Amino acid sequence: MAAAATASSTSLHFLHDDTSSLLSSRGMHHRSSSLALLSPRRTSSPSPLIQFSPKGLANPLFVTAAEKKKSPFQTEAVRQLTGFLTKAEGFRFAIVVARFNEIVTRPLMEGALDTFKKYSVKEEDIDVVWVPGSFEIGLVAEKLGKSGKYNAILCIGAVVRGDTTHYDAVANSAASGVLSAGLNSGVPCIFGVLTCEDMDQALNRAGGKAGNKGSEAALTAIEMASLFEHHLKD
Ligand code: INI
Repeated sequence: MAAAATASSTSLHFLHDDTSSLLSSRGMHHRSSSLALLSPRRTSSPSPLIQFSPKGLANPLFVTAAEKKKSPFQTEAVRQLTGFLTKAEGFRFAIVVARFNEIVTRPLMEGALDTFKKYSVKEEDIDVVWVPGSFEIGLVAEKLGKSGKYNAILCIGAVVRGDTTHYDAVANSAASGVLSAGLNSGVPCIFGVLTCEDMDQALNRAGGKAGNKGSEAALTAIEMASLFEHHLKD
């Protein structure tokens, strides 16, 4: 397995603004400092979670006292394990990307690479593997996962509905293929395969109006790699 990402009980959590809103839109409000969980000995007071919001925007990691009070579920003794979206230097990733609909999949891949770069993943720690279509992704992802070389496998494809039922077959196979790859290899395999009604919708999600789903998938890959590295190691 690749080298561990750096994490310590004094880690500085830095989130880019775009990441903050992304987390927020996913409902990923880190309500407890998971830093304390890194240590097998649990302390009564969690380590401070240092905040940095360059533009003073609402940071999803920041929970006000009023907000805390609102929840009837204040269960401080419950261990809550989470991956970190801090710098992911040292993690190794593979991106399996389908050549079919390359006009969509290439910008998705570039979005993913850009996000990995922002989070300090080194270029030499990323391998990109091209496959003919989304149908082929699962098999390759599983093989890469089982190689033991990667912390997570990011799967990228674009299935666009046509006139035939082929769409459903490819979309379902891609989804179950990626799922199986993760389950069979024990390595997080992230589903970055777009399933769209038409090409417009696909392009919008590949860096257009609806953002770049490849970038989002890369964040998921980092979080899952971190979760496994820090909390779910055999
Ligand atoms: N592959 C895709 O990635 N997207 C599609 O939209 C698509 N459609 O619609 O046909 C597609 N087909 C190819 C498929 O993934 C396999 O490569 C092919 O069936 C050979 O196994």
